[in-house]
Amino acid sequence: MERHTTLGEFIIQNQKDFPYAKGELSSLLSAIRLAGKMVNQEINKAGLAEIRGKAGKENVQGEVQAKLDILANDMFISTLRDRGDICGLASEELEDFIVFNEERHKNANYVVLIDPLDGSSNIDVDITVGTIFSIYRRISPIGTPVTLEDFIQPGINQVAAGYLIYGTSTMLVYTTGNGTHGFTFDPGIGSFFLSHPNMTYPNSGRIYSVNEGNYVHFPTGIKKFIRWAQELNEEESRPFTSRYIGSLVADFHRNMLLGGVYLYPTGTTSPKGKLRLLYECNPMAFLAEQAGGKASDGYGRIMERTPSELHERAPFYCGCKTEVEKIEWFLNQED
Ligand code: P6P
Repeated sequence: MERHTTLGEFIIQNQKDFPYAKGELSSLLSAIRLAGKMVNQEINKAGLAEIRGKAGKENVQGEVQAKLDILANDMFISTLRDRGDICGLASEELEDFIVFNEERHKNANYVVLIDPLDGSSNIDVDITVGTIFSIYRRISPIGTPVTLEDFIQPGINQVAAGYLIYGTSTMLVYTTGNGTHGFTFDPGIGSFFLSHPNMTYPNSGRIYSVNEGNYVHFPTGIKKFIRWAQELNEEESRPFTSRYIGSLVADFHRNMLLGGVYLYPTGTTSPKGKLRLLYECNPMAFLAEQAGGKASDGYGRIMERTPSELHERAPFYCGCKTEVEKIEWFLNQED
């Protein structure tokens, strides 16, 4: 009986893509896999266990933390710390990065940035949420404590990126720069199996995903794009369909499969945009580009932006090339 490749087998089969790696990246990806299974377990029983609702604290973003935000954050930190493959970690939920400097981390080459539970405001209403991760090779000398510079690297330096999506099924989607590949979790066996090899955007899509409640705050170019998407034009398959879940991983995943574009523009309430460049925009941008899509800040390739701080925000337009370029065109017209 034909069976799908497991995530573990796939990682090992593709380890050759990293001639210098001594299996660290493979081990790191398997640690993320383990933590994802643990978070998935907690999410699936959230309604029963007393882990729904607010934790009564705020994160560095000033957002009220859900109990599951903290639980997911702790699970990824402890799992990644135990493995000894990384020398530091930064999280949406923590103001500063964490230095891993026990003996087993001494020669670790990698740092991880993570949004442990993206879209967590949707948990209590049973809507899909996700975990987003981004992996870099450190740039400071091995054997020394990681520094901020190891984390605030441009997205083009990522060695791997991915997300877990906790939806009708749980999937892990990742890239190491050799395509974007999706693995579906089989809870009966406890393994992820390759279900979506080489995920690829259609050249053009008909879905746009934006919080239109913020329309009045949008730049003129974005208002023009939305109006354009809503016009009747059978030749260009317009009007588009509006689909917005309020969970980046869910909107991104659907748009990559069906064809569409996600927008989180600047606005008067979020002058730099809402999404965080380092652990939301850049990892999703890496996946999108590897799937033949495009990811922009409205004026250029978002992965080429040089970050200046850990939690900086950026406007984010990501999806099918045709529609991202249309957004850039509208934004670059004179007002
Ligand atoms: P809004 C979740 O907080 C998130 O970071 C993304 O997952 C999501 O796409 C966006 O913010 C939703 O933001 O302002 O539309 O509620």
